[in-house]
Amino acid sequence: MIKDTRLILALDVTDRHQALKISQDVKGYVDAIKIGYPLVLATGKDIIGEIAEMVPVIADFKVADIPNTDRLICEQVFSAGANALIVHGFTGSDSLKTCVEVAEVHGADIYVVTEMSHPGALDFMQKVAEDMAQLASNAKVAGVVAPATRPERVQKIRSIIGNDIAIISPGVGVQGGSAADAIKAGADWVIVGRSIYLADDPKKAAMEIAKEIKDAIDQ
Ligand code: O7E
Repeated sequence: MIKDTRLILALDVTDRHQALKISQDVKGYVDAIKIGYPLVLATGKDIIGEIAEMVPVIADFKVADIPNTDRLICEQVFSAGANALIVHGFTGSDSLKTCVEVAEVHGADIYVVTEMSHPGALDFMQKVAEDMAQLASNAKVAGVVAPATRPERVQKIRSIIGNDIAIISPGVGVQGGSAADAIKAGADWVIVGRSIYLADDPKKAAMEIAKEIKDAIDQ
């Protein structure tokens, strides 16, 4: 993923026309568009390739299965045109290794979830997040997902993975996180959904967040 605006749109809409319109509008202001179950289940997997023709696509299926099933899922996702795929880390090293191998064949990237941004992530995930970050780092994935709602955790996860792999960070806006704080804590990209796609003018909203990120970097 080319690091320019450092903003990723989470396009959790369920209408094909709206999805394509917003993708076209934000092109140039986001480095990638993350799409997942809401849009793909509503419209079909061809939407992955249609959006990827405009902006790189990160497929967010949070893959979490045995290696063979993971392989089958990865092949479908990359054949559909996704540039990257998000997987869970808790299934362990063999499942993750399989995803990385399939991604390599397709010239695509894998991102691994460590600790999620919602309050429920404290119930189970936070306890093993640092181990999952280490696992992801060992597997040489493109990056990990860490919570913008807890910048101190972004910082902690950065200290574990070093600078060789990236952090993409959701939870900005509606969930209460700040794009500037996440970037300052060590995130390479922030992921923003509702604050952009529910805005009256999604392009303007994306531009404003991209500016906030740039100002935080320039400080
Ligand atoms: O709250 P929003 O509307 O800005 O959307 C955030 C998006 O990031 C949404 O698609 C949600 O599913 C996703 N997300 C989180 O909000 N928290 C997480 O911890 C992880 C994700 C996610 O996308 O995981 C993979 C990056």
